[in-house]
Amino acid sequence: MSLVRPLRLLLLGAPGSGKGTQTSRLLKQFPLIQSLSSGDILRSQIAAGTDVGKLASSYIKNGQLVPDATMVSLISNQLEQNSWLNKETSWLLDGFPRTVEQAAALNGVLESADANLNLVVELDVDQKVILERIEARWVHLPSGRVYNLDYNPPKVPYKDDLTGDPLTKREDDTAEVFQRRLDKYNQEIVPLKEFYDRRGILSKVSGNTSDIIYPKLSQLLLDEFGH
Ligand code: G5P
Ligand code: MG
Repeated sequence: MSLVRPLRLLLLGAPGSGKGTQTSRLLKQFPLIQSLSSGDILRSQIAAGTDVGKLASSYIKNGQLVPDATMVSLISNQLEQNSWLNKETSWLLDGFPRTVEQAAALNGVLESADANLNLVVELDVDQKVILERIEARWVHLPSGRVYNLDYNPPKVPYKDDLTGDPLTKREDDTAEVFQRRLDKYNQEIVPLKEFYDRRGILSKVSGNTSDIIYPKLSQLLLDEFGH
């Protein structure tokens, strides 16, 4: 089964809940979907040493959110460049919007292109199980590919499966910074969910592993957008 109408999806979920993991699985099953992760974009700006990267770095390493105005202009530019404002394109967002201010700004941009979000899914994972995952996470920064030494280890230890490049740790994946990220998430998520609930597009999938969540997520997409 495939999708028969354009999907414009936002994945919500706590740090480490598996947004990146679910995104890679969805892209495998539905190759026409394009994806954009705000965290990956920020990390590539940091690696490239841009002004946005320099500004973002201090917020990210302290577990704080990058200011709304910076995020809105960064992501709006990406949407335009990737022709996401064409309403036939299917895409998913991971990590943006994260505040009601960002959601309202995105809403304005998408509405004027008649290509607004048509599904928002919260990945609901018990926050007690997340910290261990983060401590065992290794990433390939240039591609955003994510590994976990226990759950989905790379084929060769500490090397990216596709390029063979060495894997690295994210600087915000320490226990202390992670707790701050989680606290910030718990503070922002309530009004953000209300914003989308009022628009009638909010769903939730629950489960304490990505293997439990993925089939539910995939079925939800097929039920609403497939045939
Ligand atoms: P990010 O990059 O958006 P977070 O904090 O939202 O970061 P994160 O940490 O990237 O989210 P995730 O994508 O939800 O988590 O999770 P993941 O990487 O797929 O999975 C986590 C780990 O668990 C991996 O190692 C994976 O292999 C493993 N795993 C997955 N499933 C399972 C399972 O079932 N079992 C086990 N054992 N392991 C599993 O944002 C980073 C920072 O950028 C800034 C902020 O400073 C933010 O803190 N930022 C923004 N600031 C303002 N506004 C925005 N919109 C911003 N976006 C980013
Ligand atoms: Mg991620």
